[in-house]
Amino acid sequence: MAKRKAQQNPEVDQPENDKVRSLAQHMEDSTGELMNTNTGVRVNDDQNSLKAGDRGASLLEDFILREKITHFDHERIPERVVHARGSGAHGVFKLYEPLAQYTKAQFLNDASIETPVFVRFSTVAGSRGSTDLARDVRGFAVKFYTQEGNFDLVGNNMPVFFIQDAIKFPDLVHAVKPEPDNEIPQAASAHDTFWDFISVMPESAHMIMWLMSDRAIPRSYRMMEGFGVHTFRLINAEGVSHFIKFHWKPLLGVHSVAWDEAQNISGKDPDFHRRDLWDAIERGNFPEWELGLQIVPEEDEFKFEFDLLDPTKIIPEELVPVVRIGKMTLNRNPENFFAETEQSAFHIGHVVPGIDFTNDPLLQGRLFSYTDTQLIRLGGPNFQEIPINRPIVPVHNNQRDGYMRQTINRGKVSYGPNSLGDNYPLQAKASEGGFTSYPERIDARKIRARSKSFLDHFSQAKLFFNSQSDPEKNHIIEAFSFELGKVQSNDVRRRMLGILSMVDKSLAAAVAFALRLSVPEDPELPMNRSIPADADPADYDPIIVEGSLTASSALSMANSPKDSIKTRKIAFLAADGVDSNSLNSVKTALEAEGAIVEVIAPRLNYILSTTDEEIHVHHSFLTAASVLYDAVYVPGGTNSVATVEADADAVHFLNEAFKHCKAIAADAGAMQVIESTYFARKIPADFSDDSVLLDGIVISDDTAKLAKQFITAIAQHRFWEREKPRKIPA
Ligand code: HDE
Repeated sequence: MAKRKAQQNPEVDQPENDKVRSLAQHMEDSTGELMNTNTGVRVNDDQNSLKAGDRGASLLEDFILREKITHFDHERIPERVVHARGSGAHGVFKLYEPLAQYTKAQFLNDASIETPVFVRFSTVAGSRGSTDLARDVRGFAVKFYTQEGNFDLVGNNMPVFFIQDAIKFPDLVHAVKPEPDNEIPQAASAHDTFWDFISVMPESAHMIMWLMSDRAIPRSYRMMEGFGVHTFRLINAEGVSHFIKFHWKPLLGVHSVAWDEAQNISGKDPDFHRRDLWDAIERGNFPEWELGLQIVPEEDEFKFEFDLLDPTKIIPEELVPVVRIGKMTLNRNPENFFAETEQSAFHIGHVVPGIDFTNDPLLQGRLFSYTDTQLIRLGGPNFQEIPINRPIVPVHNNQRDGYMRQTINRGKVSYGPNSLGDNYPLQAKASEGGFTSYPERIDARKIRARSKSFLDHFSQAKLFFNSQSDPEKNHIIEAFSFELGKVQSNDVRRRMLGILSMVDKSLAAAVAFALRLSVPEDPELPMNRSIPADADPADYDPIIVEGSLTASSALSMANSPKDSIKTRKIAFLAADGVDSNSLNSVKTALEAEGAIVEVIAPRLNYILSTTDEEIHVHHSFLTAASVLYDAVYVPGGTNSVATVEADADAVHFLNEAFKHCKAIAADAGAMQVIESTYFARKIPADFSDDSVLLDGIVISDDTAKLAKQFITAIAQHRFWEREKPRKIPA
């Protein structure tokens, strides 16, 4: 297979790896070929069916027509019941230092190996064709094709989950999916059934804080953290176990869009995240994450204020730091969406020697679900043979047959033990890499119950809220007000206010104000309807724990690194007569820092500058929108400025960018464009270069200075502080 050149940047190679090479043998390319049927017969006429006479009835005999239509009729498979909407990419994982002390997994022991990976990002609730920008959790599933078999890290972009026990997953999903009578709303949690369920499930309090935060509306898949959620185990060669939590830390930082912006993007470009990932890889801007571990020795299992097995809890980074152990780079787009992304089958139970499970009851249920779901979705037990799912190591066992079997197993023997085949395939000793389960001691009664150590539902919800910056807190309040505003039932709203009051009184009061309801004095206790029929409800009442930590800086996106404008998209609003120097010098400066500049003009194709230079126009105002960009610049040039100022779409573009708190720059010669915006009157009278970074608005006649300040402003991502006091209509 030839090395592939990126489409948008021919300088960039999209590298091969063992997995990509193994996929190559299944690829087909029709360039230069004649057409065949699926049985290999050359096709002479693929445009007209076989008929009795040129106007006359079609003939059943037409095997070419029948084959084509039949295949088409069967092109669709069931979408994933959750995480149906997703996008995938290939890449590699490289370890920094061997981790022999903690695990015998070979790919975590040899820093010279590049382990191929395939990653699929997803939303959860929406259908396959739904918008990328729904307020939702994002799936972050990574398949490592290791020399010891596939290891799947099937995580999310939030570190906790809604429920503590897998048996409630179908209820949760039924509640959040579109309502069953009219299938409304698509890809949205803002409806009665979801909030009804949450309002009687206090264990979800922590997760809904994350879901109502800006983490649920990422700027890009490339700017999200990932989390394994559950506590796992690492086992070393001596059989010693450590508890661990997996983290993915994006090198571009963690960033999100504004909720109003998310809703707009959903209309302007519902494929926003998919396109962003694809384009970044095509341009050679390969997304990178560091894999981090929080490591807890076995003997510290009960040292925490929460239960390590409870998937509604994080281990705050202040208590156990995240050690960065390696880097994942996504460097190649799939060749075929269906064959690779859609048919990829992830499973939390795909582990390799040295990685093992814990008794987290959510994790345990997932171990059943993922194979089961592939059986219906991919149509049978041979889904592991689909090219994207095959390990890069050969498979030898006595499993046979089934729908769509690909492997041709030779010989008479398909059982073990056997003597006719010398007992092959042999079981592997642990020393030969055979998987052995961690021999955890379990000595207990069979019982359906919840551990008391799982009943603190609020302390970490509080910790999360307290750790947010003021703008982030406002966004959470607005998100709850929006979502509960879409709910029809005041009972559900009141119960939710009760739950919120257990998290933070000011949060509950602010949401109650927006809903014009009052916060219940004494939240309905027991608020938990998720208890066994014969249980004493008091046994399930939430336990109120005052966590000893009041804030954790890793929980706020405000603390994410803000030192780069790499891959940020900057819109230049210009028209004929644009000042070449004003446009080109700022463009060059931004591109030198890795940003992407696109020129937007009243009409497509090109504009002519003051020096008669033909400048390529990427979009007209008709096909562009400010929500698709990170920042805006208006270059000078008398005629250009006059045209842009007179264009209502251009002025709207700027107003909207301001409303969404983005960096805005203008050549001093384009001041009249700024003056025609709503925010002109919000610029302080004492505006000077020093106030520039406060508000992210840069205006200067010195383009070199302007570019420098603009770059610093774009790197801030957003000026959320501007949002409330300087709100404008847009
Ligand atoms: Fe999943 N989940 N899940 N989930 N999940 C699926 O498997 C399930 C949970 C996650 O890109 C399904 O192949 C149960 C937590 C991701 O293909 C299904 C429970 C976390 C993906 C399933 C959970 C996840 C899935 C649907 C509760 C974060 C997409 C299609 C016990 C740690 C993977 C499929 C991809 C997909 C079941 C909870 C992450 C039905 C029963 C917690 C990223 O098997």
